[in-house]
Amino acid sequence: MHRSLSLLPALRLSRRDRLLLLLLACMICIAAAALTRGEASSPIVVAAARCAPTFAGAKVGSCTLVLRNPGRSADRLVAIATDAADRVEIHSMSVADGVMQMRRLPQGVEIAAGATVDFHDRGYHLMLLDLKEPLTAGGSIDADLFFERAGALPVAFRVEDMER
Ligand SMILES: [Cu+2]
Repeated sequence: MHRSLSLLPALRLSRRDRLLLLLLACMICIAAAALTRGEASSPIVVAAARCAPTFAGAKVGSCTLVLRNPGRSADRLVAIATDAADRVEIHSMSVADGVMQMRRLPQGVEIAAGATVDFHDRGYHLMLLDLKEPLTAGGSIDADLFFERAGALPVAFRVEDMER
């Protein structure tokens, strides 16, 4: 019945011990904050970002890229913005009954922890709508990719033939 009371003397710490405990708590807080920050900015690695050249007067363009997530948490590409076009959609392409179909992926594209998503292999592409000017081979366009966790990531897309 006096069990809980008997614990009390053990908690009666000297001033020096309390100070040490406080210091330890602070260090844990700082370490935790650093870890959390590392997690939040967990980078997504972008490779092979390129767009197909378009003909003069074309209003839409198509780009692909490879996204790698070296972090420990899944992330998701949710939006893309570029000065080169009015808006950008994430599309999936498939062939049904011999007819090629494009479908917008409203949820974006998930990149699991440790995974690599190759848009080309998945049949995904970024669709540039209402191009401001044609995409010329040899040029490049700047865009910002927006991820649920990693936030904004600037990427330069090379404009080149995408046959491979
Ligand atoms: Cu499309």
